[in-house]
Amino acid sequence: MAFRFIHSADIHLDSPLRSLALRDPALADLIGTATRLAFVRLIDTCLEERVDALVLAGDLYDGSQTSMKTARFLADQMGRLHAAGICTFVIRGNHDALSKITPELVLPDSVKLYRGHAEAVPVQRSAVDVPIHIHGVSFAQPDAPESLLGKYKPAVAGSINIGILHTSLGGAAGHDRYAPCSIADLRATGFEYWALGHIHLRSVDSRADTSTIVMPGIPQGRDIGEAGAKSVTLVTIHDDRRLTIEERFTSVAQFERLTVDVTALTEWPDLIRRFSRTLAAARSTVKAEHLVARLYLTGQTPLAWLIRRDRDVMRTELDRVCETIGTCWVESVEIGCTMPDRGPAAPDHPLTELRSLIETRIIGTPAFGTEIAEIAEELLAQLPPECRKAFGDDEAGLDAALTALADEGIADVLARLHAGTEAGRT
Ligand SMILES: [Mn+2]
Repeated sequence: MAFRFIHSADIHLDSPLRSLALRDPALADLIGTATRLAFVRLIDTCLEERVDALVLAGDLYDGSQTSMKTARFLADQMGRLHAAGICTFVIRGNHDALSKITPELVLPDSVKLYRGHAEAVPVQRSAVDVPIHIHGVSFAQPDAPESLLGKYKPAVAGSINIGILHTSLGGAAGHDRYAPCSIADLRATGFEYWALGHIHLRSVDSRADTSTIVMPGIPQGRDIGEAGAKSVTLVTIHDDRRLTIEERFTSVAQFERLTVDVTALTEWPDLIRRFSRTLAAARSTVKAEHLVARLYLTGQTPLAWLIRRDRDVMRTELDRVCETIGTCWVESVEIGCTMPDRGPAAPDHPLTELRSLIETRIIGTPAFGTEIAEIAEELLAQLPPECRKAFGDDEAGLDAALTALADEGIADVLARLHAGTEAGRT
């Protein structure tokens, strides 16, 4: 009989909110519970597909703040699989290593949690079926600077070998280096399938006559940095030892960046209609239950000043548009649109002169640099720990973020001054 299993990783259950933009309590609530809802969906998928096993390649939890409630939830969900006769194979990831309660948690008998020594666990199958072994090892420390592949047992001859490994592979932006190894290293093991975890973006390396290597990605995005449809991987090992993979979508809320070209719009109601059309179109293509969009406004419009000055009014209008569409949210709006290249942009316009004064006499001076750095430091100290990377990961990132904020500030001040001289919205 064919052997079918769902492969997932990086569940990050009850991950704290990572975006400052989720100030809307209802949206914050949705994103706050989304990792759990997506995990329930993953379990539902296992049951609907009547798979033989679930394979989880690390980072079930989000770290040291994991509560007993989170662990209990996980055990309950695995209990649903246990009741259906579905086995679960789990290794721990770098985030799980930080959790203090996982070792104490009692899991159903059908859950195989690999410990610090490598094991090759045979899957219970009838004598006529192709034998299958599932290999795994959990590393106890949150840091693993060296490859863990050397710890694994060799491929069991005559068997289909599946390896579960938490690894940063050759390295990925935004992900800690953890148990690095290369695709070639993985292939050299002769295993038929490598069930990886750690990198939150899905990638598949599949060629004939060599290992199929899958990084399934996170099953539920947690902020705009994890945009797009998220899924788990359904693997089938056929009787002739052929292996096929399919994707099953799990996101409850899907983050998407939407560019809104506002070129040539001259009236405020036209702008709102443009928002409405863009969001409705995205809503109809996104399959997840909720769409969480970040809008990026681009193009040239005489409304650019108003958009900057009245962004609070625009937000209220956007919330109304979202309510009308339903299951649609705007988490933030980035304003990249500008005034047409005439009128106030003319060289002799007082605001053009003011902009050049701000740029030459203020921005870029050491005194301004010191002051803005002090403000940023004070603000960062007041933020919860998970938001402290809001201004980048290092000094260069901080400088770039502050420069961008200063540019935004100039545009905002000039917009208010300009709009103050106009008749206002029509
Ligand atoms: Mn990880």
